[in-house]
Amino acid sequence: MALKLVIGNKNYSSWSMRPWLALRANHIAFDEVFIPLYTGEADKQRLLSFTHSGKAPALIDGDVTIWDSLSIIEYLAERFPEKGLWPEDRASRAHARSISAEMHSGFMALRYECGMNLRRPVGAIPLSADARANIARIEQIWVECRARYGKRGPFLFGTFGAADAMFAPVVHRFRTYAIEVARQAQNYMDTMMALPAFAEWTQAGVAETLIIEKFEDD
Ligand SMILES: N[C@@H](CCC(=O)N[C@@H](CS)C(=O)NCC(=O)O)C(=O)O
Repeated sequence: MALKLVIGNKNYSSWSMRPWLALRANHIAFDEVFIPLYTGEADKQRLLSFTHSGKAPALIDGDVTIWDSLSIIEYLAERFPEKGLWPEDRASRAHARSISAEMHSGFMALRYECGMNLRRPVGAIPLSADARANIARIEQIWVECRARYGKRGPFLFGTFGAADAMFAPVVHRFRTYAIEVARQAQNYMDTMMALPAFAEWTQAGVAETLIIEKFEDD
């Protein structure tokens, strides 16, 4: 039975983007179930029929349901070990898990002030000191990875993997809010934007017409 990934709006749902990219960029076949977010009770009930969390994303693999973007990526790494979602050596793997968990549980100011909205016209806004500190830390994470693992390939740990999937939505936040970063970080963003799976998600998100008012800042 094919894997099923339940996702929200591609334009806005940064959480959905992560496992979707992990699947698509690694050429793992899956069926996509799109449920528009924040439209009312009917769609909420549809979400709840897939996962009691009532949130996207969720992955359905036969009688196994996995929810939460990072848990799904962990599951995919176990289910498809040949795809090398985490780095092979233990030290790099620990590093990749640390930055993925840091992304998953932090950077609240950046998330709050610079919501993912692919259709948003590019332009800077005034940011709080906390958001600027978040940006500096992400830049540091990327630059350190590129310096340490650059010889393996252009992504954080060489080839596209779990950590890249976790940070992918940030690339859109930095792009749409015209956030300037160091050259190495910009190179990493360019690499990500050139990834066919990233471009595919982006094109589909931009083409969506649904608007979630609370995620529009203009
Ligand atoms: N920590 C969760 C967050 C999931 C989440 O908050 N999803 C939002 C969409 S971006 C959602 O489904 N909201 C719909 C709702 O609450 O009705 C993850 O990483 O998957």
